[in-house]
Amino acid sequence: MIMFNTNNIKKDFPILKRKVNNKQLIYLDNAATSQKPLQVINAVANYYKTSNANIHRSIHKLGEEATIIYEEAHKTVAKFINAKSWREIVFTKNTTESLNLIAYSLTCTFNKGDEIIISREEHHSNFVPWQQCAKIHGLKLKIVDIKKDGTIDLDHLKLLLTKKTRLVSVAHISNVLGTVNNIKIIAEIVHKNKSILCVDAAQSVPHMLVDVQDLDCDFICFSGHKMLAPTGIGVLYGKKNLLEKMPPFLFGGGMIKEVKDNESTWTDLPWKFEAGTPNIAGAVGLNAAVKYLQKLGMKNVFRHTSVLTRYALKQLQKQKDIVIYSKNPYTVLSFNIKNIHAHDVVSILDKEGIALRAGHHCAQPLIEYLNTEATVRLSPYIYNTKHDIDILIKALDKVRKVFA
Ligand code: C6P
Repeated sequence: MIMFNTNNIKKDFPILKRKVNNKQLIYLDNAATSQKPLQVINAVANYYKTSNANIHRSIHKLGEEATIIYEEAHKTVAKFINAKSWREIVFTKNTTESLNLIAYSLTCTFNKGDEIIISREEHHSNFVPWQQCAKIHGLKLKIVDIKKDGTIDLDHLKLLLTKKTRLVSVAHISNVLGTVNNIKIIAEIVHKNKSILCVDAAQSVPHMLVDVQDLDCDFICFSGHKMLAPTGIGVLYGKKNLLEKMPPFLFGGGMIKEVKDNESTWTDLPWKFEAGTPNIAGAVGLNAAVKYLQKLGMKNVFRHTSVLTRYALKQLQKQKDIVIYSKNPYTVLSFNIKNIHAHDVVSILDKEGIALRAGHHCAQPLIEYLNTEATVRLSPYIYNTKHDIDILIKALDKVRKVFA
């Protein structure tokens, strides 16, 4: 049962009124980035209209106001994911920067021969930083398999863990398959081995209730732009004791306590990891975005997107020429029409005003494992309806006609 009124939600998103190629826009590419509601657009515009100043530096009225708004965003996000303290919330540019921050900073503290485990279904952002840091520090990178249903193979994970495994970093939800990994169980397995668990939550935080204390993950990373906020603002959550021990990733203004000719000391969390002038307007937008989602209720959001994804799955399963890669999808679904390239499918759908993504979705090791070059991916969000899916399914006939 859908617990909110999609028609009312749509009214908050001006972009959804526009036409694309003379057709009403149907936006089903939310795993790439979501659209933004007026509440977020106005919050950012109002900040620039009334309170724009640098933070933590200027003690004039505008500077004080900007600092208060920026810090409020840390607190809103901390509450949203149930962090113990807002000091555990570091603002970054995006998930990619959050993961690079952890990779670069943490692996500096590892020893040659230590091991890191990632999975076969990771986005390049949770793959390449570990691969490259492993090269820099002489670490061993291991890759855990996924099962037929698209979830991480926990038996294989247990086999790969050794005394040398310092860290495991996995996706909460695959951006290609839309499968949800059981992070709570993975955390138990990883912690039993005394290793650290990092979770790429880029595709989960926008859609579901993520409680970091309940999941007991050590780090999670996500991007504002996939959850109604502007681009350029991301989050790194880390347990305080770990963040305190980690060296800074970027050096400069805003992150120091004291600077001498030959030595410097670092300021408190989270600012130790927020060097330079941050994306203040982005934080303002993220604050408004989280409040918007909280009003809807994350359980309702998850129910809505998973109902739509399941509906799309059912409709696609009825068609004989469709190959479906997602076996148990919740928020994202990947498929192909036999003998038609994914890019061709998406180009023709675009002519119908329907926006989907095609390609390797920045997950080449997974795409290779799926034995394909590219998939068509649909990813609904709070403003989509079953009607949108019906229009998409009908439009697939137009694709077939072009290639008949
Ligand atoms: N995936 C997609 O279309 P950034 O680009 O830093 O905001 O997010 C990176 C990222 C990391 N992990 C996962 C699971 C992701 O899905 C993404 C972003 C988009 O699938 C853009 S490639």
